[in-house]
Amino acid sequence: MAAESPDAPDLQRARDWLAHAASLAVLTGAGISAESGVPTFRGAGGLWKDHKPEDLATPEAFARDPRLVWEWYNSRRERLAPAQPNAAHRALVKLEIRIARFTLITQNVDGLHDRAGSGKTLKLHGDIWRLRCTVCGANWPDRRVPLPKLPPHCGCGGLARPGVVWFGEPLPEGMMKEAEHAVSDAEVLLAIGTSALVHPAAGLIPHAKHAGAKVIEINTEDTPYSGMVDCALRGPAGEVLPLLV
Ligand code: BJW
Ligand code: ZN
Repeated sequence: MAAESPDAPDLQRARDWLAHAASLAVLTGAGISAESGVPTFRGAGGLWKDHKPEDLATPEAFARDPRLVWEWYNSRRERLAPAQPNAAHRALVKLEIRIARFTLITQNVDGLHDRAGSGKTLKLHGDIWRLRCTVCGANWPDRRVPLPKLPPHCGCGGLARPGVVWFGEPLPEGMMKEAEHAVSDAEVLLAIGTSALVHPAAGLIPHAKHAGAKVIEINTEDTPYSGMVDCALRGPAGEVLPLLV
């Protein structure tokens, strides 16, 4: 169920927790970039409405038809290139400056946290602006839009793939451990704009709760964890988050 704006007492509680937290972990998902014009995955207007994940976001799909997969990623890069960080991305930069032990964990591949000025970010699902060689394993940044030739290749001649994590693939080595550690250490976890359906990332929410953190969810809709979080703030991240900072 969608709602317009959070209750004032909920906002006040969340504001107090953040004002007094010595450590904060933040988990973001596609919803934080929605107000930058970036489509989410699930729901009305989401990327999966017209495309089946198994046709485009799996290693099997890439092995079957690398050009088709690359055309989809190329078109997403074209749409992302002019997108600007929004007030929610910027509010997280302010929190990072204010809170000594701060960890930003994102499922997003869009690079908008970097462009807003966030420091180190644990990019659990990789980065759409990086490519990786399927033969020699080299990986490199490439912001060219459009890519001059699809599918792109590595200097070694091997086929290159998007530097993202597809279904059935492991997350970047050690990153989930680092995220779990940050969440265990956090007095507050902010979960922003994620449907919390994709694992292992979604598991960070109950992980934080069991480790004793106050969990604040910011989302336009309910998620599977809305009933267990300490404070569920309904509304667009770009409007709600600046009210907390
Ligand atoms: C707003 C808003 C606004 C809108 N303001 N809010 C346990 C149980 C079941 C399955 C599994 C499990 N563990 C693992 C699995 C399998 C699988 C999985 O989770 N499947 C489930 C979907 C069933 N997971 C994996 O395969 C992962 N790998 C893995 O587990 O490896 C194990 C392994 C170990 C060793 C060897 C081999 C394997 C990998 C997952 C990779 C996910 N990849 C994608 C694509 C990335 C590349 C790309 O961009 O193309 O990542 S899928 C897609 O979903 C993308 C996202 O990061 C991810 C999460 O989506 P997110 O961010 O939550 O977006 P949405 O669209 O779902 O939600 C948006 C939310 O925003 C909504 O709630 C809106 O309401 C809200 N919103 N506007 C605030 N303005
Ligand atoms: Zn190579």
